[in-house]
Amino acid sequence: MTNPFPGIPLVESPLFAAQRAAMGLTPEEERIATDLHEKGYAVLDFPDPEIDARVERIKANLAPRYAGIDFADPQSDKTIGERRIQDAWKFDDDVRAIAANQAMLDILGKLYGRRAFPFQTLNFPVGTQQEAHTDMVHFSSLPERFMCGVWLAMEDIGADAGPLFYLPGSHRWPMLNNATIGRRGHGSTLASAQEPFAEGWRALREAYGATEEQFLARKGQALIWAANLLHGGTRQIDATLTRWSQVTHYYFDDCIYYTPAFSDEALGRLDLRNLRSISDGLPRPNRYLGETIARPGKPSFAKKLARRLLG
Ligand SMILES: O=C(O)CCC(=O)C(=O)O
Ligand SMILES: [Fe+2]
Repeated sequence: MTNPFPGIPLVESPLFAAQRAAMGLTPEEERIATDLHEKGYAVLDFPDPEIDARVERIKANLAPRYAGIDFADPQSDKTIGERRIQDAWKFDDDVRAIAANQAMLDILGKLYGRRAFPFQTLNFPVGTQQEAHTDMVHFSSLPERFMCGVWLAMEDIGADAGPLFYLPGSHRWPMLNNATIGRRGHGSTLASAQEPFAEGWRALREAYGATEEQFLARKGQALIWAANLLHGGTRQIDATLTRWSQVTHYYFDDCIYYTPAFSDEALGRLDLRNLRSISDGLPRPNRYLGETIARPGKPSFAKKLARRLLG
């Protein structure tokens, strides 16, 4: 059966049930695909036999870099000070190995129907205590939804440690962008890209009434979330606990990659990303149906000059 929707990730497609058999999935991958399709997330054991040793090396390497947290004192408040390191893969080979794990890339490639590549890592020693949000306002693609997050538990995480939470099924709710909330985004400045959408997400939660679930993870378990799944960090009830985790964000080949919070799609004003893949270090230019896009919506230098000269 040919796929009439190559611009929709296989796992998010309305034809998923019919396409599933042709996706070349093992029984375990089929379970993951079905969970992701139906609930917007899937839990799996991180596919790396070295994961425990890697995680311990990462903690030892990163701990001194979170200024203000005294990890040696079990009674100290761990939630003060620096709480996240972005792109530690640049200096930590284990963070990089997790982000670029080939088995994970293979699974994601099968699920989405395009080759996956990791482009950003975040390492947290404690809970993020973030309100429910989708990653889509930060990272979207054209065609849309070719983006996902993989969250890895770097220790056992209980209910008091501010576990990750999510709203099962919310990946099927309307996607919020500037057009839907009636805001102009291009050229705007924001302390947080999520802030303008918070009210909308709260309204959707109320309207759909979905129940929040927590990921009480074992060390070495991972959770894949779909681009439009609402998720966040619960309040960290016990501030003396750590909640070590790594998030890797992935995009897929042959898309335009941009930040919706700072874009007005209808006007062609896209806040494009200039990405490199963490796995091979090579650029992933913005592409649309096989064509490399320089800067859609951005006037060329010649045009700008002409405009200035002609008033
Ligand atoms: O770890 C968490 O609490 C949430 C992290 C998150 O939302 C993200 O990295 O996209
Ligand atoms: Fe997120």
